[in-house]
Amino acid sequence: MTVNLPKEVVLAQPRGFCAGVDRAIEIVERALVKFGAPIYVRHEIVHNTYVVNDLKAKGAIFVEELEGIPKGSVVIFSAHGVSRALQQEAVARGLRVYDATCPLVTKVHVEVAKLAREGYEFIMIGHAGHPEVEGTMGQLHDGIYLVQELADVDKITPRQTEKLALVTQTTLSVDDAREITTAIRARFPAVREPKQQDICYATQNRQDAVKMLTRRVEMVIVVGSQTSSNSNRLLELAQRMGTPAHMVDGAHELQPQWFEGVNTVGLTAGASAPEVLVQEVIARIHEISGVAVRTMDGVTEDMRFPLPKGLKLDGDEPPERSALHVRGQASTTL
Ligand code: 10G
Ligand code: SF4
Repeated sequence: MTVNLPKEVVLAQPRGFCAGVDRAIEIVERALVKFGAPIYVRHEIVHNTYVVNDLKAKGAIFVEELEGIPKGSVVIFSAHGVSRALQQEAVARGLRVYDATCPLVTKVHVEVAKLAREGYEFIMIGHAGHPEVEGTMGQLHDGIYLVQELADVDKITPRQTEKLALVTQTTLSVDDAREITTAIRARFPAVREPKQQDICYATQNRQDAVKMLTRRVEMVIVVGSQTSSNSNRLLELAQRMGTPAHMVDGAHELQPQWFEGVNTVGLTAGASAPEVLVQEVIARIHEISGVAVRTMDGVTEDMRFPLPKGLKLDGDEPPERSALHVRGQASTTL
């Protein structure tokens, strides 16, 4: 019996690491070189198993609570950001903090604090329990109402409706956020919206690329961890476009039967998934089927954010850049 196997793999452009993730990982790597292990990291620096295990092997200790971290230790806040209470607790415990919160998340925090001083209350679109939502909502004691889905818009009860502002998690589904925003505008016509939407450039670009990809391929593979919100949004988007899709944490999770009868496979990666995993997935698909690989045309990202002060190294040589830092823009080697 001959089984029809894929003839082509098309790589999404852009895919994988965003500037905030690259910066956050570099902060941990620099801290390890400059101060030596252990370095404490509050929450997974980014939601990716491979990245977290790589940094653990280099001496990072990941914790959810600051309690128990010895006084004077270096602690790094994850890229998703933290609440004011956590920042204050770190100071009270005598910890040396390096903040790896993505500057685009910090921008949202700054806006919330500024408008709160002007008397605004807030509606936040986001997912309950996600660290970014906890961090942004935790910029205030109260007066910030969470909307997770359309049905929540009618349930929230702000104290007043003249000074209401909208903020969102940076990694939402662009389409869902648009729909929820329309409903919020209908209920609260005076709501103030961010000048530039909070959903970030990387989220927008990766979702646009998946939409394009689904027009050309019969199946989509997303490289990303289960805990990664933006990776889940890419999976969901491909499926909503009517294309079967699977998410894998690495090549070991690929199942050969997915590829039977499929001629073209699209491959993308969440903002926290390193390119090394994408290359392993390509190699495994090549092993299964001997396919050709090409990269889709798309936006080339050159965003880079400055590092926090105090992580300069001798001669300012960055620590030996691990395979983690390769961005998903080079075409593949196959
Ligand atoms: O997609 P989420 O927010 O779960 O995070 P991630 O670590 O998988 O990807 C990077 C995105 C952020 C740090 C959120 S700003
Ligand atoms: Fe920053 Fe966007 Fe990346 Fe989040 S997903 S770390 S906001 S660039």
